[in-house]
Amino acid sequence: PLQCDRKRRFRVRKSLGRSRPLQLCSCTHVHQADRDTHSLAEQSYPVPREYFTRVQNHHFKDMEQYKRLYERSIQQPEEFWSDMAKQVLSWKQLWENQVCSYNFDIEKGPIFCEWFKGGKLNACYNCVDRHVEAGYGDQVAYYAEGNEESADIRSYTYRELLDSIERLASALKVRGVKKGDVVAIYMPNIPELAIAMLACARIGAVHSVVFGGFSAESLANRLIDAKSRILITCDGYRRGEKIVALKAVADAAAELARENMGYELVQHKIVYQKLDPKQNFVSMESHMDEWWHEVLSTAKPHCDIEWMDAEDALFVLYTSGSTGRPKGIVHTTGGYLLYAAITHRYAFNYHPGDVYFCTADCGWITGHSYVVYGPLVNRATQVIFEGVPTYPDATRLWKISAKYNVNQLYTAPTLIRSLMRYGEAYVKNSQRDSLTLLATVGEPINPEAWKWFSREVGENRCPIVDTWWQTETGGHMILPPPVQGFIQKPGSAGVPFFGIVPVVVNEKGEELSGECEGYLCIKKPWPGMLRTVLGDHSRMESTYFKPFRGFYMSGDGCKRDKDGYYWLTGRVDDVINVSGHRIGTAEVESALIAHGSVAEAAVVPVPHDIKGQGIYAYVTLRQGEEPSEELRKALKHAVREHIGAICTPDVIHWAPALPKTRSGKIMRRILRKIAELGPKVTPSDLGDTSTLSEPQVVELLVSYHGK
Ligand code: 6R9
Repeated sequence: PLQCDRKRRFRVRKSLGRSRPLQLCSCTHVHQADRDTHSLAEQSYPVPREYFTRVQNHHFKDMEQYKRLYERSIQQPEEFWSDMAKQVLSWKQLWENQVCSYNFDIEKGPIFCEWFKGGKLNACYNCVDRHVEAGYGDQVAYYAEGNEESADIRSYTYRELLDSIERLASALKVRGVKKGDVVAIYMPNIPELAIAMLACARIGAVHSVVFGGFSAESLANRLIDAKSRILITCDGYRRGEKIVALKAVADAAAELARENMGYELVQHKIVYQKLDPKQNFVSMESHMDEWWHEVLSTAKPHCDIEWMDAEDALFVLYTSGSTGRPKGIVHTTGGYLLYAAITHRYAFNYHPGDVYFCTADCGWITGHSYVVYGPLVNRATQVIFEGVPTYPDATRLWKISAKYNVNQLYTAPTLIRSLMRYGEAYVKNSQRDSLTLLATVGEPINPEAWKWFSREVGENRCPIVDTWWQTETGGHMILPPPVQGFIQKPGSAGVPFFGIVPVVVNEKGEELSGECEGYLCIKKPWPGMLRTVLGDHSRMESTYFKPFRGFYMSGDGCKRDKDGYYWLTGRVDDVINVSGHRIGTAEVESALIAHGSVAEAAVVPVPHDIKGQGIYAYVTLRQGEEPSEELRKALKHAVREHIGAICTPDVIHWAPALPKTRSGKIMRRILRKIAELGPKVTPSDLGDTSTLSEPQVVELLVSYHGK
């Protein structure tokens, strides 16, 4: 096993109510050695044999069969995807002639990609109606686990889901929502969020879900960008011990958007009531706010389906990039739906009857693809969890798994690391017999966490499916298939999914072969890929297709080993991955600069035990401003208010000046090193500094470390 070179650290475990030192080392660090993935390439674990004796149904007999299908998906993509589309989805009308047409070469013309063009279908019909029509109306679609542990289980069967969707959809129509309009959704992670998404899909409206943790300003920016006239939200909710007053934030956002853009924006709000009105008063504006339950009870119970072209937009979801404002990533109906469904089916070996639990919030792409669309197409029964995994204590996930007999559990490395801290007892005290497969997403899983997950949670009998993908890819791209004969390597996301042709390229954009390291790109289109950036197609072209001619550029670095496994090494752009969430450094910087006392700010990632990466902000104050603890707090608060709590900097480092090149570019490479190594940083750590305009800045910066 790996040796940790860091000093042992002790922390007091407060949440247990008794103080006891907790050993952190040799278990939860994202070890530097872990990152040196080549040394780990030799560690391999076949998918446990017990998995095949305990689980009866398998989509693939063995790896030979899986590989043959992969080969077919690459050699004959049209036939492969055509078969899949007919097998997995119900079409009102099949596509015209071509399954796919595309251009990935920016020099040859505009970038585009179309799948199943001319085909007609509806996402809501595929997720819900057809299952009810086929006699599965009484099957549970969602078990809703709330913040509090309680005895009564709130659930929705497919029929109940359909009833609410139809009512909400007809209500949206009455309120003027038409095909192509963007409806904003700002809710906690409850089944009604899925209902709102599907109601939009039913009538051809494009949903724009905004994560409930984002601030009023972030929400307002998204309302403005997508010109949303309707916002579906919630009065508030409990998160652990806290109450989040969501409606107040939604109101502030709507006001901001309307002030900036005119009063046609956010004309209606539909508000789901989650809290006890006696304890939580929300003000409802009579001319624009309506309660969800009143809207539904007075709505027409039936709502016709809008048959959509496969290439019509299904949703927009904003994601941070390296520069400027978040991008509205647009996904379309046919390709996305198919891709979400078959990745869910094969990556998790899902079969109807299994109980599946994904811990992601629907505010992120993982929730879109693997809490809503993928599982529902596959007629899954799932758990949707609103709370936090450590509330009331760290047994929560395992208790939920036991309560609902969860088979497949899909979660994030950061969560695993945070639970590791509490020790094994929390896992061992709960029953996990039902679990058959474990999966992760959001960031590379460090081998220590992988092994802990496999050993302590999965009792060495569950495959660990580490899925690499992005908001832009719509679904899983690289994963270790849970198939007999596949050899898992902890820390590697494994091999490409059907139809995916990854390439590793060097700085010049040349494709590398065999064992190599470079930028991870994708060479061929796949059905789930983004089609455009809302309102700014040239941004889509320049972000993803300009860096390397002919390829989709993921923004991630990777290594490929001799067996063809991919090892993700992190973002190569100015995006920080905090607990699996993408944070654009530019956004955090502008939130800091918006505070009147800041002249300049530079934000970089710093390794973090639990979150994977933390946010480290260098701040140069304006003349006359003095560093102080109050100011530090105020700056953190400013970021929270501007963007949301997940973007709060972990460290604010006062910077008398920033290291810049002669052309005025901030040398972030140097800032990253100082953040990581602190006062121990040596000139050799910093590499070439000859292009710095004022080399003495580095020493000065280091001297301010910890001040
Ligand atoms: C699904 C999702 C995408 C970025 C991506 C990469 C990182 C996600 C990963 C992973 C290594 C994995 N990432 N899964 N890195 N191994 N299994 O997370 O989408 O929020 O758009 O983030 O997350 O850096 O580029 P999104």
